[in-house]
Amino acid sequence: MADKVDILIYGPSKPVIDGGFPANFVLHKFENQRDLGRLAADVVGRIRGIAVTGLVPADATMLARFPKLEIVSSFGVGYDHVDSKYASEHNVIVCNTPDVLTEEVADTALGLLIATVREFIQADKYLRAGKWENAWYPLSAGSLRDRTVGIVGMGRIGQAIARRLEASLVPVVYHSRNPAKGVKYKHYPKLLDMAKDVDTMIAITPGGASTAKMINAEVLKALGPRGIFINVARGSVVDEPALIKALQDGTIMAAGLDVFANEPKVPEELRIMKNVVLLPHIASASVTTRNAMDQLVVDNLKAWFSGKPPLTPIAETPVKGR
Ligand code: NAP
Ligand code: 8YV
Repeated sequence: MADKVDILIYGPSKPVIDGGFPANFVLHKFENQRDLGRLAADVVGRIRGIAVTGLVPADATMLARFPKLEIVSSFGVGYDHVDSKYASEHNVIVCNTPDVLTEEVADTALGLLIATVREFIQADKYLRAGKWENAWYPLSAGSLRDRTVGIVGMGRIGQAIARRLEASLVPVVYHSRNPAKGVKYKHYPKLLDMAKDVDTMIAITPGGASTAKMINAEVLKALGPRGIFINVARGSVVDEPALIKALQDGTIMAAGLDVFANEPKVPEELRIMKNVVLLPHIASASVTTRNAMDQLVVDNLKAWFSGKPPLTPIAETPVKGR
């Protein structure tokens, strides 16, 4: 019989994760940081792996509780809620769940863009209110036919979004710190320069300090009065009060937002606006894709504790051996 491995399941309960481990894994399930106070001291001392199953903060204080910690397997491709600096300094591997959600998130980005530009949600409300029986819904001011899209972040998901736009005959350019390998679209090293040249912007970068509020009042002003802003990245990449003001005073035309600064709280100003489409952070949220993400959380831990390298460690915590 293999040695027992104590794992903390931290975050929401998931059938694929809760039921995914062989018998030698001992699972300790806790939903949030407050609950962790109930963990018995002897268990704390035995935890060797953590499955972070949702957007719960795994900060330095939380991680430092576990002296035997070897690996954190986090749900989601973004890991700005896990302190990777602490992990790297303490020889703890962090894994995320890239690739398995790329196409789903790109589908959502395109759906959100089209719903925003062509006013699908307003048109749906119009029909349900019985107004079509009196008059046709007004023509949408926006169209994808005369737009250029600037993608902020040209990684796995940015490229999948660009492929969809290209198939729709929409010109694409992008901003990232470095030109993306093998990508033919025009690269802008400066976000503001790109904002001046496009009328539509889709954000799909990581969150965290390096992207915090990069989409600010100046960028939104440069996007201009035809401007459409789509955010499927993180709420933190936008100066949210500046975005609200830009939408209220016509600095930009409309926005489609899947992510917010203080989720799940969404400012009332946004909730009452007609020129926004708001989604509750669902870009990857189909059963198929979420199951694949959950499975990868499990598979990273299973690989590591059966003596193999984890499947998807993040760049900041390369595997150095045991
Ligand atoms: P990825 O392959 O690592 O791509 C990240 C891209 O962002 C790269 O092009 C990178 O290029 C760029 N980038 C990173 N830091 C930057 C900065 N400071 N300024 C400008 N560009 C920057 O990641 P991915 O798989 O495409 O995922 C991207 C992100 O999407 C995730 O981290 C997550 O935040 C978000 N996401 C959201 C949802 C959702 O549910 N809404 C779902 C999945 C993912 P450089 O390094 O050259 O700058
Ligand atoms: C998840 C995400 O919705 O992968 C990401 O970075 O934002 C999403 O796929 C998120 O982790 C919520 O739990």
